[in-house]
Parts: sequence; structure tokens; C-alpha cells
Amino acid sequence: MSVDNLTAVLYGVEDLRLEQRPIPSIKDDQVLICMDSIGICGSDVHYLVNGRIGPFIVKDPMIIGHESSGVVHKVGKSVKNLKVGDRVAIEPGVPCRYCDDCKQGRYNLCADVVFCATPPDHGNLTRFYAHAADFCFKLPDHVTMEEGALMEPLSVGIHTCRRGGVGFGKNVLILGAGPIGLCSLIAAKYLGAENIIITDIVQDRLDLAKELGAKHTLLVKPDDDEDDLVKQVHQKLGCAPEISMECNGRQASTRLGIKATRSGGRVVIVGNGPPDVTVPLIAGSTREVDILGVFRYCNEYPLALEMVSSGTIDVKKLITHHFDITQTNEAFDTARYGRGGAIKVIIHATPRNQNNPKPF
Ligand code: 572
Ligand code: ZN
Repeated sequence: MSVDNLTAVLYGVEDLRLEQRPIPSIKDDQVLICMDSIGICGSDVHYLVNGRIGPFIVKDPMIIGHESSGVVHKVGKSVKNLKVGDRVAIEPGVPCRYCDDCKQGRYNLCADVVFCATPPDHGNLTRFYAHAADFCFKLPDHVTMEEGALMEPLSVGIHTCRRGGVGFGKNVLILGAGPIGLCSLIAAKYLGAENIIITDIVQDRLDLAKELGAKHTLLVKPDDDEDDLVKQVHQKLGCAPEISMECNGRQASTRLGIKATRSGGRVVIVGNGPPDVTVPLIAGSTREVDILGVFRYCNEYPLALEMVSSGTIDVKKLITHHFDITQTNEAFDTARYGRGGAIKVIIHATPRNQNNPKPF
């Protein structure tokens, strides 16, 4: 009898299919994972709608999905850190381990990284998936599989805060209250920032941000005057922020971030926007405002797990929808059109709650 390995494969623009794939074999340093929860990321939707992100083009059918968790089903010969039955969060990018970037500890910059669902590399919205054992993190018994999947966007938020130098007593501006803005907010609070203002064009998202601990919110409209927004940020925050985080990829947000940031402060760019944007560069550079890039994350999964397992933060509040893997296309429509106020949509490759601590 053949084993069910239902898999979501992106063939090209607007062409996401569910089909059976063979169960992958594992290398000595890998584990075979029975997949549980997979979150839909903005980039998954972008590949479905546009077939590419910049130079990364879906040329051949690609398994989608990279925010995930599962249960170890089989271990390779040399695996020491995991055993069959362990519930794990999966860090989706496996670097080469040999290049200068890897050796210097900045493995997120590795040019040869294999990253789930970035063409040509397959993702893991599937029932069975093979992954490097040392990029799987055992979940404590009381942490849910959904939280395991959310370790991925939370790692982006932590990395963003670390790049920005967020710490106790810092005043922070977050531009955009989508999943990455909200994960950055959660991380900033955990790292000690109290005075945080967050902006968005959708009031519901700002309401959730308030629940997650934002002290101030600012609803912005596309035709708002930039300098007036700078004033409003300073007024609400009571000062100019030392750190601004651009989390939605909009030119207007990047511009506002640079103008609003205190002299000598930092603007961190994590939002994925158009390749070329026009910014008030001199207004920033003459005040020694540093503009920093963010690319995914490195070595952030352990802290992400600690944040959740200690009960200090509640990342589950981001989850608005659940779907079974058989409903993958409906799940993507929900994420894509923001149906029902969708923030984070989770797809279940194993029936929901089957691997979760009881009672739910
Ligand atoms: O969860 C990681 C992640 N990274 C994103 C987007 C969504 N999720 N990035 C933005 C797009 N870039 S990229 O360099 N690329 C497609 C490889 O343009 C990666 C980081
Ligand atoms: Zn992502």
C-alpha cells in the first residue's frame, strides 16, 4: 500500500496543486518529519500571485511553505539531538556551513543556503518532509505545534530588534502591523521596550497590536502629509524614537521612518518592497541616522522558543484561521485577500490538535 504524502506544489502563477509525492529518503544527518502545522507567509502568497520575488523565479514546480512544525518520524544514522516522536519547530534555511558568512556566524547571509520555498528549493507544505536535524528544535511538552510554526516569523521579529539595538527603555516606532510588524512588536516588548508606537492602514490590526502590548497606535491613510505624521509620532510617543522598524515594504513607511527617527538612531528595513525606493537620504545622513538591512534571521530560534515556553508572550494571538491541507487553496485565498481579517493562516498536515498538549 502506498503512503499518503499529499503535497502542495506551486506550478506557476495562480497554479497551486495538491498532489501525491513520494516520501523523501533521509541522509545520515537528517530526520524525516511528519508535518503538522504550516503558516502561510506573505512570500508564499507573492509566489502564487506573481511567480517570482525579484530574481527568485518559479521555473519548475516547487513545494510551497516554510513556517512549520512536525513530529520526528525517522532519524538518520548520525543524528544525536532528536529521537522518533519528538515534536519540533523547523528552521527552514540550511546554510552551507563552510563559507566566510557561515563561519562568522552570519549564516543567514550564506549564498548557498537551501531555504524552503525559495526557488529552486522545495518547501514543506506536505505530509512527510526531510530536514537537517540540527535545524530542528525540540518543542517543550506544553508548547503547541502552531506555536512551533510561528517560531519562524517570530525569529524575523527578534532579528529585526537585535539589528535595531532594541533594549530596556528604548522608544520604538514600528511601521506596519502585519505578521512581521506584530512579531517585531512582541520581540521588542520581550527585550524591554515599553514605549512603542505602531502604524498601519487597517484599524483591526492596530487593535490587535494594542492587545499585544503596543502603547500607542497610529492609523495612517495613503494621502496623509508626511511631516504631519512625523509630528503625530513624536507627540504620541512623547519623543522621537531611537529605533524605527519598517515592516511593510511601503516607500511612505520607509520615508516616515527616516524622518521620524531621532538623530543618531537606527532605521531597520525588514519589509519586502519594490527594489528601488525614493527616500529622504540626506535628511537622515546629516543626522547620523543609520539605515540597516534585515535578511531573515540567524541563531534566533532558541530565543523565540524561550519567549514562548516561558509563557512571557502569546504569539498564538496572531492566528486567525485554520485549514486542513486538503483546503490549501481556500487557505491561500483567505491569506491573500485578508478574508475575515486574516493575519496568520495555519494549514494542518496532521489533524488539528492531534499532537498538541491536552487539554487544548
Ligand atoms: O520567513 C522568511 C521570509 N523572508 C522573506 C520574505 C518572507 N519570509 N524575505 C523577503 C524576500 N527575500 S528575497 O531575498 N528572496 C525571495 C530570497 O527577495 C528573502 C527574505
Ligand atoms: Zn516567511
